Amino acid sequence: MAHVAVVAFPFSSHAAVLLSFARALAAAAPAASFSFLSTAGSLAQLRKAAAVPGNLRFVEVPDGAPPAKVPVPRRMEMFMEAAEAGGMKEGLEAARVAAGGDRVSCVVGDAFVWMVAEAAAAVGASWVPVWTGASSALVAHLRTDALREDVGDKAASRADELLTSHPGLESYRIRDLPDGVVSGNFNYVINLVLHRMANRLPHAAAAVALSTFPGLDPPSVTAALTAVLPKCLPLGPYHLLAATDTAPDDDPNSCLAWLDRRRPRTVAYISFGTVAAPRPDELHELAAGLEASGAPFLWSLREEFWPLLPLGFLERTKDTDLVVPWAPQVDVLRHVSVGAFVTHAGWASVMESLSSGVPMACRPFFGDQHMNARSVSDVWGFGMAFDGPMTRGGVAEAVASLVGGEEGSRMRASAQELQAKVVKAFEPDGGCRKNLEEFVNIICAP
Ligand code: U2F
Repeated sequence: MAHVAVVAFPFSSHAAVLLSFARALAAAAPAASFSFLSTAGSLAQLRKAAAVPGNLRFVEVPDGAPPAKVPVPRRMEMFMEAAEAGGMKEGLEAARVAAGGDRVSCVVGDAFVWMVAEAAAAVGASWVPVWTGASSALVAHLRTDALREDVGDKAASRADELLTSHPGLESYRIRDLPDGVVSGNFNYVINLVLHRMANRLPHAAAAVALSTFPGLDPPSVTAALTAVLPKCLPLGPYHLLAATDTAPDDDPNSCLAWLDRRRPRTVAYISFGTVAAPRPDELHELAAGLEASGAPFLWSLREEFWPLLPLGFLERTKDTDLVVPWAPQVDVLRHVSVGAFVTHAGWASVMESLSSGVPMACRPFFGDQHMNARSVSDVWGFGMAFDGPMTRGGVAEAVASLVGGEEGSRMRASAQELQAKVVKAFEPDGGCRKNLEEFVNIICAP
């Protein structure tokens, strides 16, 4: 029997994405057994979420023992150091023991945790990484060395130049590239992780799962990827893989009931994901812009930022709008009342918006978000991107246009076209279903 270890990157939204991926695999391969590997802290969080199928068990891996109050970047470093120094080997051994001595036959893992490739090889297992970002961002990481050679120290002076000589990146400007590719701190933990991952993938990955569907990426992006990673399987958006029912517990702030009382496509939904956050002055501009837009809004804003909102904002808006610390985003975006999504353009958010046919206003902050925003506005045209920090005028105009303007209707039409393609890809004989089947065959191969 196949024993598949699924390895999470235990930070931001990554572990939850991998768990829902693992649940989908476990449901698709009921005869196989699955071990889900993450740190104790991340597993404790995940246990609170959805139930897991009977053929999937949780297994702990070392977190590097960070002392209390260590900032997240240092925590990531400690996790990575521990993973490289034997933590992944230890995790695979713990998975074997937990499975009654069944050795791990395949390791599926968040591509960020590239060091598991070696641990997998040591037990004779294949490594099948899962990429949680956009295909175009993966191309940029795979081309890091070539891009650095081309751009050198001219990233700032050549910021607006299109990357026409880099296959797959022709639609992006130098300034859209993820942090740490040609600019920023090359030694920052995530930048080092991604660079090392990119050098490892072409030699070590048996196949790569992508959170995209056949036909979404421009042919040049697909060609650039498959030139170095021949077995890329677009089988996402990942949030559509596992069947989910929203339980009342998933919506403690009654966002959906609030949306039920609004008119179709009138509401602006705002969220910047699990890490990004506007600075206080920008938060003020955003709040003022939302009030000025005239559209009702549902804002998922982590509670630590509430004291930074303009004086009287929550009181003034409480009858018409809703601010919550967390919203069931997938269901919110599927709700007929939502007409626009103001977001940081994290990849999961982009895919969730697209598969619900909701046009976006993107305010990218870091990492791959600039590239994602550029894809939304210039490659697929189902949204716009703020050029720098949000201003009240910019927000009011963008929201009003997305929920009621002509340009907004065009963007919504583009979003709905893409939504229809997603639906097709997930039909029983659709591209994503076939790719998932192939993926399952690869990971369950004897
Ligand atoms: C990092 O992403 P983030 O976690 O910041 O953002 P997303 O990829 O958009 O994922 C956020 C997830 O959290 C969910 C939402 C997404 O699935 O539905 N969520 C929610 O359910 N309710 C809320 O109130 C708020 C969020 C990184 F920062 C990005 O740059 C990367 O693109 C991304 C993928 O690698 O990881």
